[in-house]
Amino acid sequence: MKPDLFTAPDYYNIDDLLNEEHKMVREATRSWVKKELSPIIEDAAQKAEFPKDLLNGLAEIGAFGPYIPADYGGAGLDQISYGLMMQEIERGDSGIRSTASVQSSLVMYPIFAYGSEEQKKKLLPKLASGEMIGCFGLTEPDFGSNPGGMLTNFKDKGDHYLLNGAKLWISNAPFADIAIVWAKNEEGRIHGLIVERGMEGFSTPETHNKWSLRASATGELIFNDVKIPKKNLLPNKNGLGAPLGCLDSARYGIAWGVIGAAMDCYDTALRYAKERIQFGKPIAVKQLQQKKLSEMITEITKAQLLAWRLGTLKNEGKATSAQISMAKRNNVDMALKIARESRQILGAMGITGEYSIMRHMMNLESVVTYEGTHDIHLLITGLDITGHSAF
Ligand code: TGC
Ligand code: FAD
Repeated sequence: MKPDLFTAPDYYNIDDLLNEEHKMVREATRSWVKKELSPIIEDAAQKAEFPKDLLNGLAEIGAFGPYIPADYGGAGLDQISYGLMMQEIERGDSGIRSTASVQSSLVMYPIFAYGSEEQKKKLLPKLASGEMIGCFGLTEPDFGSNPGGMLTNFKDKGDHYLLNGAKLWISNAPFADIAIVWAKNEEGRIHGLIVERGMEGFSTPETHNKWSLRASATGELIFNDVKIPKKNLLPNKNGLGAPLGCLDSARYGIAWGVIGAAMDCYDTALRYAKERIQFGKPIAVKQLQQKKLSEMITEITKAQLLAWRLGTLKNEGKATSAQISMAKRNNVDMALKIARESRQILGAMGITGEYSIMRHMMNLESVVTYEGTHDIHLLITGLDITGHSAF
């Protein structure tokens, strides 16, 4: 792979909207990505291996629980810093950002927001330091966009619960130490349970042959009469709103993260267009290539402003789920289109692992589907503005 020469575009001086802490967090993450992630990521993706050696570094830069209070081992940062961190990590690779998103928003957040004090004290510091890795089980083979229909269930057996069912497409599942699993009780109410690796009847087979997110490990969670101690139930929220509340936080991170992937594609394509000579001139002088690049920087700028405004709303506790859906949908779509256009600017070179573009493009095909598909987020906006559910 070519050396990482990334220069971040900032066409509307969005840096002026950031404070010193935001810029410091962003620079620290950016330099970690250049030094540790960029040199190894292409090889990991080609081999379809999750680069476990990055886990310590991710913990050290504060990517596990950026907005979880320091009392519980988190970095205690605000939502803009969290977003910028996701942007920089996804600039390197969406799969590595996935690992950070899952750990922070889908494992640490539910423990922090819905867990008992004992669960928080026991688990959050270990998750923040990377000593323990988690995953989040909501999707099932027959219930993806419609998680409310889930079949995974648990029964009260007096001194413990008995868990049965299966989850599919679970990021980090093959190596996670714990899983936050969403399951129905005997009344059909959804609750979160902490399932630990090693519990009898619990297995996590890996899903192979993915063409997307190859540097992220994906798998199943299978529960066959798993005995769950009662203290492993998250006590402070139940119903479908509980897992969906975690998704709000992860979707917000994705709205920022994909800007990083788009920036990397744009920056690579711009540099290539200035250097690549055809018909005696750099292809950057051609109007068709300028159209592509101009539209890209316009879309990146709009996405940056959307993410920044959403971040300020989130910091004030005012961001709605529907606003988060709009930003996730718009920004992922923007990044995917930019990846496809950038790939064309590089011609044949664009399909090789010498450049990051094809990897970003393939990764984004998962990002547009997970955490709510492109269609589902459109229907969430539709419901919000019309008051009618079209699911
Ligand atoms: P609906 O009746 O609308 O809602 C049920 C209850 O939930 C509440 N609610 C929310 N609460 C918090 N945040 C949100 N975003 C919420 N959306 C809804 C709602 O108020 C209601 O509460 P209550 O108290 O009245 O019961 O539910 P529905 O069954 O009609 O479904 C709505 C729909 C389709 C929007 C929802 O199910 C959905 O978002 N589907 C998409 C599924 C999804 O996003 N799955 C993601 C799985 S995790 C993942 O992909 C991780 S990828 C990780 C990585 O690698 O980065
Ligand atoms: P389906 O729900 O079957 O949808 C198929 C198509 O139908 C889509 O185009 C969808 O938009 C459309 N559709 C569905 N319903 C409607 C409707 N009402 N109206 C119109 N169109 C509709 N899940 C987890 O729980 N944890 C994880 O860690 C996790 N990680 C993932 C990692 C990867 C790499 C991938 C690919 C997925 C992951 N997922 C995870 C699962 C992900 O959230 C689901 O794939 C996603 O929610 C969509 O579900 P589905 O694939 O079953 O598609």
